[in-house]
Amino acid sequence: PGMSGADLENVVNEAALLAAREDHSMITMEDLERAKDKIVMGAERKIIISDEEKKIIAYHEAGHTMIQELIPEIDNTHMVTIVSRGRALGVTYSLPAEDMYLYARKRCLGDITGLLGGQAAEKIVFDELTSGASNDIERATDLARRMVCDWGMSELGPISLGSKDEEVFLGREIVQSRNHSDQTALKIDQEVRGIIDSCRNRAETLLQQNIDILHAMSNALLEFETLDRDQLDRLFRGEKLEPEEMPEPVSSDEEQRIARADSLSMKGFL
Ligand code: NHX
Ligand code: ZN
Repeated sequence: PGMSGADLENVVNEAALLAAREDHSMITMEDLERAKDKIVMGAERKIIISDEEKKIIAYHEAGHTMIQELIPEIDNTHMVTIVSRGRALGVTYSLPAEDMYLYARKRCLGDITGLLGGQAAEKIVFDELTSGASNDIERATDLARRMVCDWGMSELGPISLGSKDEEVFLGREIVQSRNHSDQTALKIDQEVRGIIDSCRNRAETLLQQNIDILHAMSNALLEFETLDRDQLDRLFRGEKLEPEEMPEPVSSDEEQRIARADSLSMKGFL
């Protein structure tokens, strides 16, 4: 759900490349899953990260995942990883159950809370904040501003409020192009701040109330690096996760072929 036709085309293309690389005569479901992850989350990036930073990343992603699990109105986490993908050091990826065309206020507030859950976990566990949350903060602020200015979801009511942000390209004319008074601008900022503050409080409260699961999930992430929906279900039921199944042994011939194919595919990206 949520993908465009072009996204789907990319996924199928990527799956075909993966299948060909492994000499399959057909595209398997596994190829499609890996292709989808790459299109949605970006290509895996092999970088070396200190144990200390890995721990911060694990708690940050665990924070998002916990909130997505604890707030019923929003989508659960489909997959969470501390393997670097695209521009991100870690990714929490949720999947809507079906395509949706309307965005309910509760859901919006839930999503903002989820976005702030990463940094909230960092703050609770390490009593410190890092710069990594920039994209989360940008998205949360953007959503809050749209609730106030576009969607009539604040005390200011259903008035369309042109915000500066959308008209940056006008440069100096920003002030004239605003369709509201300075007083209203102040009220917008206050409403946005109010939404962010209450969502941040909610995130911190939820995480503090479930700190044991937060620790368990962060530990599981450090051990397994990526958790899928099945593993998350087991974690939330309080079960221990079995160690990863060993990959099937490959012949040295096979190994060399895969290594060759991988180095070829890397050249395309570096
Ligand atoms: C940096 N990257 O720029 C390093 C390499 C907090 C564990 N010094 O929130 O990776 O800090 O939940 C799209 C997508 C900027 C645009 C991700 C722009 C990431 C991602 C900065 C995880 N996951 N932050 C996150 C992260 C970073 C960044 C992005 C973007 C971290 C965080 C990036
Ligand atoms: Zn984040």
